[in-house]
Amino acid sequence: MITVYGEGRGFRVVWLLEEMGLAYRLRPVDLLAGLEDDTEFLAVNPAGFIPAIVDGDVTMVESIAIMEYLMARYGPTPLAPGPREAAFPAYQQFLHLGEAGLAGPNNVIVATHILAPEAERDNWTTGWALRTFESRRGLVARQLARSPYLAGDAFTAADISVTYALEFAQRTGNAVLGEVERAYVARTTGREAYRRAMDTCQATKAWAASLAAP
Ligand SMILES: N[C@@H](CCC(=O)N[C@@H](CS)C(=O)NCC(=O)O)C(=O)O
Repeated sequence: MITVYGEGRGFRVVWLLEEMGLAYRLRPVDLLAGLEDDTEFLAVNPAGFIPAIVDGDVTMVESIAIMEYLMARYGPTPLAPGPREAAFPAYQQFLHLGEAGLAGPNNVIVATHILAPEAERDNWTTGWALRTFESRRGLVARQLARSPYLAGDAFTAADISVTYALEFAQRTGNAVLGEVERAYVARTTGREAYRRAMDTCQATKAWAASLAAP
């Protein structure tokens, strides 16, 4: 049984597990409450960030690396095109761009807006993170003008990676999605596995619902 620690980017992992039909359990981690008393989680990830997984004697962090591990160990799966397939380069690029170019920079913006002292919120680094996010987002839009999914005609784990990042930026108020992006997110989030992942990730579901409420 695979244990996923924490939602946040753990949603990517849960969505992937649902797509692959693998057995797992989600172990909530409450970052906002503080981790001092969560010794079980700190033993899994002493660095104190989510998500992490435990799969037998394997312990891992980093959502994209975890997805790559699960697909390699429990695949093959159409979610991960093989290196000789035409879809592979775009798949590989957008799988990583979803974190390195989108969700990562969005972390900087969110952390500054929520955690920084008032006088330090509107600083050069936040502007840089926003410009970085926007330029990478342009690559996503360009690709979606060519194909319905980021690696071509078929849904892959790259779409899990980038859909999470777009929803994260939208929910934190750092991006208003354009028409093409909205249609894309409707396509990816319309999947049964996404719905099941949402039902598992109750904190994510409640957050999304609170933002959708009038
Ligand atoms: N690159 C990491 C980013 C992980 C990350 O930023 N996690 C956030 C929540 S989604 C977190 O734990 N933040 C608290 C911290 O970093 O201390 C990944 O993809 O897993």
